[in-house]
Amino acid sequence: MTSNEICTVMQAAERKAAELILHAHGVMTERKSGARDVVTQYDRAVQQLLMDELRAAVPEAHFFCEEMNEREKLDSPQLFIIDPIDGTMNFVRGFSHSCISVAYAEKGAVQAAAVCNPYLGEMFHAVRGGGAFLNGREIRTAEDELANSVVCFGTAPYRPDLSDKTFALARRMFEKSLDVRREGTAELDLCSVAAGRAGLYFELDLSLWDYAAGALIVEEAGGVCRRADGSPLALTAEKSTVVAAASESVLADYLRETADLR
Ligand code: LIP
Repeated sequence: MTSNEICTVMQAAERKAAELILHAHGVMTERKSGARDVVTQYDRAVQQLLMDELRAAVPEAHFFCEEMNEREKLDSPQLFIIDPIDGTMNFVRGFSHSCISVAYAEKGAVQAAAVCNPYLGEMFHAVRGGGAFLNGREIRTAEDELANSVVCFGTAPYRPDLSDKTFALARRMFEKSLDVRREGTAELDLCSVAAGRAGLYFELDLSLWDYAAGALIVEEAGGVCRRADGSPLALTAEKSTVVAAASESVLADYLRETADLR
């Protein structure tokens, strides 16, 4: 199967899973690493549905998923990277702002991405070299400079030791942009950059499944995605900082304006 064909399967699987989220009731929350890091029966059900659908289409693929104990090798010939519900706290609290995220990688390089927001009926997707799309219409990042942009950020809630730095960066971005937003799902924040809604997004502690799909969508929309210090973003099992910008120019503005905070 080509990456395009696999991306089509990913989107179909996410549309099926979206129904589980839209019709969720009796949500039961379990703590993982702490009160802020939770999982529900719907995270597990969505993940299982996605794995079943994707495995049926790509039997030899491996999986690297948020709600899965064993971690497949990231350089597998075919690998799906899944966050079944990105924005789980939003889902648990009824904020109606979460997404289903799947990235497809070959030998350590993401080739296809799909991010579905069930609440708005928005499907973002990209295949490397083929552009980025929202509900089938091509999207491009904004052409504004940082001063004329809205900035999204994540609070890295599992890492309270990073709070001072996170909020110092957010304050600096508030001073240097039009406004800031903390919307609670990294993948949708990345898609907001890709769609030209936000000019920049940063977060200081993310897992691969929080950004693998959105990073490709940003790049295919004309943006850039790096570690928060501007260094290349690797496909890694380790937690990472992430900054996504509408352009190299906006990234340069971010790095210059935050140099004293790094
Ligand atoms: C969440 C991210 C969010 C981050 C949270 C959490 P989850 O993903 O999308 O941006 O701030 O700590 O990682 O856990 O809801 O899949």
